[in-house]
Amino acid sequence: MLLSKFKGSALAALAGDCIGARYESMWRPVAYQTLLNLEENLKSAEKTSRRSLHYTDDTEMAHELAKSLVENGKFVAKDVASKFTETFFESPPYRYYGPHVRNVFEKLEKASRFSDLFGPASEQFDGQGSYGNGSAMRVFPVALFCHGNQELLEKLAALSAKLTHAHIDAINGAKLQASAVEIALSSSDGSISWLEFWQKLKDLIDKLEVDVPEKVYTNKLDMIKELIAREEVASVHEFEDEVGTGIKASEAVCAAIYAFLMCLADRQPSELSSLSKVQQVVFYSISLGGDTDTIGTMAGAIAGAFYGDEGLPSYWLYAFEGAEMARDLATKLHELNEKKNRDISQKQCRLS
Ligand code: F2R
Ligand code: MG
Ligand code: MG
Repeated sequence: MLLSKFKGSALAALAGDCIGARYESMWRPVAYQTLLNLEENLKSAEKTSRRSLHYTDDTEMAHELAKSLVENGKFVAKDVASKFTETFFESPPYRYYGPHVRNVFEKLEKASRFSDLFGPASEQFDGQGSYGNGSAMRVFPVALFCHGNQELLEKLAALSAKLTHAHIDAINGAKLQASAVEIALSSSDGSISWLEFWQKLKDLIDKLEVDVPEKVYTNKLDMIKELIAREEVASVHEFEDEVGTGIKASEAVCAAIYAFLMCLADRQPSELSSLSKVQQVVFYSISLGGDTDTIGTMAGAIAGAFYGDEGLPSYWLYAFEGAEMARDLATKLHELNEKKNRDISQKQCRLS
């Protein structure tokens, strides 16, 4: 079952990115019928084995992070930084990297030759660091690698984030997203209610934001709980106003969690009920609009880790660029996790 969850997380994250990327530039809610029509078109991929949908920076960076963890058997910041940077400069324009993250890669590659790994990110936005969702969008491999070791999960989620995103909201967003995947890996359908899942996330955020004045995640998680518990399902416009679906980590991560918890609470739109649970989460998250590839990939990573890959349609393996890579990396991370008997100690992590 655990291998199915690892593969489910990687494949559903890929699906969320590939499908969501089609709507990211529209920056508005996506009609359920539009998504159902797209799904119908994907079915032919199995016969034509045409990779009809490309992935974007979300998947590209997640796979580079996963490759580094698999190749080294531990987190090596310098290797992750160089993989991120080299891939960025080789990647085609349709990966659509974040508008400012290029500055970080240029400094890492040219100015410092990787001698100062965390400096370039800390200089972003006049020293504030980026609060973008780029550090959370790619973090699910850390959750798979650290499965069973929450302390190391939070440490590696922070380190992998700080290579490009130094703002506390981007770092906490990566920890929250990775922790949501870990809770999903450690539980299964019927073993945990949406409120129990939410409470685990809230307990984490209470700890992470104890010294953070704005408490942006605390407020957004409280709002999510209220919206899910409400009699009337909130409209996408109301969600957008109350929580947000934008490029900020605090918005996109909370939107992904909301979409997953709504489905876990069995409050997903009836229009999507013909789909598998994982597909419902991916499609519902994208229907919220905004940063659809990033919200979709993070919602998919959580849902796939929770439900496993059984519920995924076989044509998903043919429809998306990078599907074999996603499945192989998930399998290798599972082997790593098993081999270490889930005892990934703090000393496995090297900073240089
Ligand atoms: N780049 C995109 N989408 C562009 C539209 C593509 C569309 N598909 C099309 O067809 O046109 N998506 C990707 O970028 C997001 C992740 O970005 P990341 O890695 O966090 O980058 P960055 O530049 O660090 O942050 C993003 C923007 O947020 C604002 N910002 C961040 N920190 C700020 C701060 N401290 N002060 C002010 N503004 C801040 C800036 O505008 C940044 O550029 C994902 O959606 C991925 O899919
Ligand atoms: Mg993207
Ligand atoms: Mg995006």
